[in-house]
Amino acid sequence: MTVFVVALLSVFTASVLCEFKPFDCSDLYKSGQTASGIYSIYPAGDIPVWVYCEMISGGKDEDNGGWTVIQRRMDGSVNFYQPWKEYKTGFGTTEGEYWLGLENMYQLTRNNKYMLRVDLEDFAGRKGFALYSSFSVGPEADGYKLQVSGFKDGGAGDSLSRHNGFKFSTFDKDQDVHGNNCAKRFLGAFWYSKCHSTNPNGVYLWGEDDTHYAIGNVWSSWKGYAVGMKSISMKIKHVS
Ligand SMILES: [Ca+2]
Repeated sequence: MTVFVVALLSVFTASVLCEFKPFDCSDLYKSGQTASGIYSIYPAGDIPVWVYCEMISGGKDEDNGGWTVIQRRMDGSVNFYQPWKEYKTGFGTTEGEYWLGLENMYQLTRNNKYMLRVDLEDFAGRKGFALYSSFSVGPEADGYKLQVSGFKDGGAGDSLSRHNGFKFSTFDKDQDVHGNNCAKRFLGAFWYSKCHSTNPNGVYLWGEDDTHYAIGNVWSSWKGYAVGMKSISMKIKHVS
């Protein structure tokens, strides 16, 4: 009898484990995964998406784990000057630099409330961040429009709120409100307006370079337009 119950329990446990399709890193964190690393999530049904989860745990609620990394630069190893189809579906390497993809961001945030954290580090090792209590990406039919609000300073100032409400643009799909093409002018891809106060997907500049105004992966409210970040990463977390 005991053997039978144990067998039944293990079948049950196995089937539960197989059925577990985490929607995002918050789901994984709540299920007991507390180590940062690469996981598969399921933001749109049965298709797994590989993603880096930051599971760092701190005291305050916004510092607790379960962050789904949607964008990450750290060593200049990946070319971020990519066309629309790459920004739509995602590119790069999950263990290093990558862009999760606008469609995945839309699927994650379409029916759920998310906060956003942007972590920054310069080449002198100084760190700062910016927190936004609300973040979502609209559908492709509406240009994957950015919604971001509720800024809270982590020492880097606010360079993103001015991008709220703008469509996403790449060099081959100009949806910005500038007469020219912001993606071509500033060698990146972003929710450009006229054009930007931050350019996270711009050129990896390896620090300060006054000769290349605003083309780097800059965060202007912290270091101006001539200082490229050593690392910049954008991550979102489900707000319950
Ligand atoms: Ca334009």
